[in-house]
Amino acid sequence: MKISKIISREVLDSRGLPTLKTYIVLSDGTNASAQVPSGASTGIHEALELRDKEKRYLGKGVLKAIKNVSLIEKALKNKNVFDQEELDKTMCELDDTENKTKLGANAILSVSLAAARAASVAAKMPLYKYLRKAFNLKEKDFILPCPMLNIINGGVHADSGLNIQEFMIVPTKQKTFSKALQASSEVYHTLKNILTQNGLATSIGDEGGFAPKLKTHEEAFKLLLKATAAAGYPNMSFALDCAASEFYKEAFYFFEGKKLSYKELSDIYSNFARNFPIISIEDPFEQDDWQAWEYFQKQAGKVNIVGDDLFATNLERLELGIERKAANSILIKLNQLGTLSQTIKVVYKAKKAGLSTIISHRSGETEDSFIADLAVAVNSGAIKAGAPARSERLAKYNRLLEIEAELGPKAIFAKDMAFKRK
Ligand code: 2PG
Ligand code: MG
Repeated sequence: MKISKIISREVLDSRGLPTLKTYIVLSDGTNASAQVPSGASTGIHEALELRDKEKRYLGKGVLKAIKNVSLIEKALKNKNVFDQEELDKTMCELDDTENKTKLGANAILSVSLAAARAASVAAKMPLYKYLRKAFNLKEKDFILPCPMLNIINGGVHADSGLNIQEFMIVPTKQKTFSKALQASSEVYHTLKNILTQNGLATSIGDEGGFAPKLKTHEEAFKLLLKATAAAGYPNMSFALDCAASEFYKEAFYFFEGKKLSYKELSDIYSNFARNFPIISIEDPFEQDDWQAWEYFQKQAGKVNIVGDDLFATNLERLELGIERKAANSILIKLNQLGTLSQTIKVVYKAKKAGLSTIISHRSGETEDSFIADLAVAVNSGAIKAGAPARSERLAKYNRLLEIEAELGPKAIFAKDMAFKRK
């Protein structure tokens, strides 16, 4: 089936900032679209998100990227939409830079995702099944990922005063994905009541989690403990995204008003993990502070240590991380890299090396639910998509509910699959 048309438009994301919505029309008239997300705590090793840097939308317009989609259209017109790898390769060659600085990773990704979606529609297959076919994935079971729901927001996503960016609940003990989501929603609403009772704000951050003004991180954990217990889920696990590059400066970490070495910060994290049911810690250190990562990986024992800014979904950085034993898990973000084919390669490189994989949203999101299908296609075991609130977050969880219903008894819930450490 051939590509006959590619059109891209500027739409607004969950922060009200411009992003691309790209439509692909096929020779049989099939029409499908995809939208790309955008980060706030972006790592320095990510592929380039092309912004106009002009007056409109405070420099954040994406009209240049949209113009580049017309260049891509010329290169992809009449190509077979079922050959995703060829489409992605053609775009990478057209760009011909390491970090997609010529066309913009946002322009390229919007086409890459729209092509896969159009192909799945033309093939009359649900997207998660089509992706397995398109990339010849050998997965047999259909594993519904364990959600990681960020219900207290800090760092650059909120003005709560907390250094740690995300306090997540992880419902590993439930039998099904839908039960896990229900438990998470109940905890979220119970937390809201607890915040109100304690005179704390229930305003929310970028990912739908609450952003109460708290003095210490310990207070946040205690609130989570209270909420999980009061909601009737006392054995729910927690996960953190420290996004530590945001509080790192010249070899030190500025945490809770103190200037700390990586060893001192490691001790604080280890303490947190001893006192609270934390099973996963993302970006505990700065993205190039390799010695800190190596040190903590040795100390932290059973905790899942996730590289987000560290790896930036980049194959070379992942290879280096595997060699240096810097982390045992990788966060996968499509827009850190820019094409679906390259992202799938990174996922399988990580899996082969024994790292767990977490498919992730960005803090600036849209109603596009592509990552839900991707998580099931590759059996990632975990997905991070924000709080169980706000439609751009729920679009992913609701799509997983739909997939679960469609699969019926074939749907297996991942539980703690992604977090198990020997
Ligand atoms: C992260 C993400 C998503 P951002 O750091 O993991 O939660 O945030 O998209 O702002 O980089
Ligand atoms: Mg992160």
